[in-house]
Amino acid sequence: MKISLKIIASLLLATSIVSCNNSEQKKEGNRGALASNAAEKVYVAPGEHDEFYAFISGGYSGNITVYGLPSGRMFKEIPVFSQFPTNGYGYSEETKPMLNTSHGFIPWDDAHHPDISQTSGKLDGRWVFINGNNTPRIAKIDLKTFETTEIIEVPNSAGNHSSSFVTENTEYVVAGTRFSVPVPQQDIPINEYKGKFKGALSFISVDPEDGRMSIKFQLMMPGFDYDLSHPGRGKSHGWFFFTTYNTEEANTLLEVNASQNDKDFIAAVNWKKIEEYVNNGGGKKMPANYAHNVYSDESHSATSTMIKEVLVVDPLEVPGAVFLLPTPKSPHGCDVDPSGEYIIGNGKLSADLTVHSFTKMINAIENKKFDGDAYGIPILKFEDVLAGTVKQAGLGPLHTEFDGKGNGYTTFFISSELVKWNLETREVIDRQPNYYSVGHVMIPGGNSAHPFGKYAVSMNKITKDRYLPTGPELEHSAQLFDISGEKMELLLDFPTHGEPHYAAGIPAEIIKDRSQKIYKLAENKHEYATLANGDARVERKGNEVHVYMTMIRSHFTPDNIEGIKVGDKVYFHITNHEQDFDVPHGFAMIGANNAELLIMPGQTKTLVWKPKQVGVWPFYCTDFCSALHQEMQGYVRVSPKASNIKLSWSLGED
Ligand code: RUQ
Ligand code: CUA
Repeated sequence: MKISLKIIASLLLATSIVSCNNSEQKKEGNRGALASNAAEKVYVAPGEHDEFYAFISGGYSGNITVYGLPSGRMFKEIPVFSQFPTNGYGYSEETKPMLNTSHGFIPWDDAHHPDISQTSGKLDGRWVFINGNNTPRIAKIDLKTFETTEIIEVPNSAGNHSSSFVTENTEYVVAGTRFSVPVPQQDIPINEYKGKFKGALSFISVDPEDGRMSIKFQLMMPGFDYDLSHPGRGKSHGWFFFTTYNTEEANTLLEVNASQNDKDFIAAVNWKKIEEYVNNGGGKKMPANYAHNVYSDESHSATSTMIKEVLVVDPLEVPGAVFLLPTPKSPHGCDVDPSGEYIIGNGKLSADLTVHSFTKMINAIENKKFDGDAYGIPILKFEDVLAGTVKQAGLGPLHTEFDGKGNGYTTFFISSELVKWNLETREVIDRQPNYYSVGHVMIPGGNSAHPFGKYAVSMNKITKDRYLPTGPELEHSAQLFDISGEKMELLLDFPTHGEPHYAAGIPAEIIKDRSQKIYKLAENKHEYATLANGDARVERKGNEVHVYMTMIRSHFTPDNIEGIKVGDKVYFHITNHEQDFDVPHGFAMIGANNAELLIMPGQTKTLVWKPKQVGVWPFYCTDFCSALHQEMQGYVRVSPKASNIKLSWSLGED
């Protein structure tokens, strides 16, 4: 193993010393002429717009945050897998079904890798997909509304990490299991792992019209850990590549036991071949139980359906569809260049970066040059598929992106740097330090045939001294590089929310004009919508009370309600009658055990309140909507359970 002295030296230094050095450099840099040049490049004047959107995963926040590039300004947090009290997602009756799973209601997940839909290998800006890692799910965000509109659970899976990457026409969004598990789940000793546990790679089809997701098939692979994946494109369209580790199939002390093999594999899956097999009736239906949750912009409501079976494919039944490419050493990222020729295995424990050739892989397959098999799946020879290696590029490679100009950009966690290298010559062109310990890097369109190679954003795991301290817990830090020249130039640091893993960037012009401004009231099909003020009312059904309420600057109708009793379950179904851009109203009820609602113009949302105490209790609008926002309030009179106060409400006519 050849490692340059420089790298060894930087490894030997404690992180704190490294960070001191780095701060010194930073202060120097800040004063120079270069810094003012950098400032100009990220300056977006007040009122002007950024050139790119960046959808950055929140990791353990469970959500996505939306930033502008090059400014690094945060525009929105889009709730996906986590309840979000800010707008009531996962608290309102309409959105609770979005978080339903086979394990019941789950208010959180670990969201890793967003990917934007594509047509013919180009970003089309229709949807962003993102995986839930912990309770395996894939979510879809509609880029008209920037809201999560669909979540599908992935059965037979655990730690849904090699996901959610899309094929070049968004035929599929892929979900590969990180942890192999018994399939179907069963009560067996853990040390029977080897041979008994399976790794499911799920291909989820996306309807080209409405984007509806459904699991087309699951490929039942050997019990490895499937870490990351990327689609083939161009000449390799029709294939999907997955990195594996723990091909040792250890079930304990993986830190040691899963690092025994000199090489693990990249699994190459010809999904077109399997699709054909499945379309001709291949595969086996097996019983399953997983949630499919869909949100409708018309009814402003989500439904959750439990699906009871899934189609499973044994790779041995489709000869010629799955091959294993030996790849050193516990590879993490699995990245495919814009031409589709190079498949890069980022071997975490290897000093060199492995670049496989798709053309060589096809040749080796055609010539049947195999080097044994794993559970019947042919293993190709390393030398036969290798295009070459990037030598001594750094330590701890994790992920690679591309600029569309023939270069790869690889992150190195241990040596904490971003390294630019040439795809053909595999020579290192430039390296820039990351502050500190970079995970992913994102170039807008980086997972497509047409990247926009102007900026790269590295997402770092350690923040330390980059910002004013905020106690022991710090937000993570991203760094923006100008990559338009030969050398990369650091332009900006900005804090990010949660723990960003991957991100997906897109030129703003592809989506900004389609961004929806309001929901049309006339098209509101919510079953409890109140479209005319005169229809505002309160109805009792046993101990359930339904309040049909409207809101417009600056009042609620009704604003006084009497005849509610302790023990009732009160549903406030509130319709926002505004039809202007950016006039939401909020709704908060004292003692409610959930959150507020933030209701967009033309939208209906429902909050449940269970009054527990006798009295007269106020509610109010939480969003400063007009000069008379403070007047936007009302009261509910709550009487004892046995009282016979009649239900009544004010319509505000007098
Ligand atoms: S994985 S670094 Cu999901 Cu690399 Cu985050
Ligand atoms: Cu409506 Cu404040």
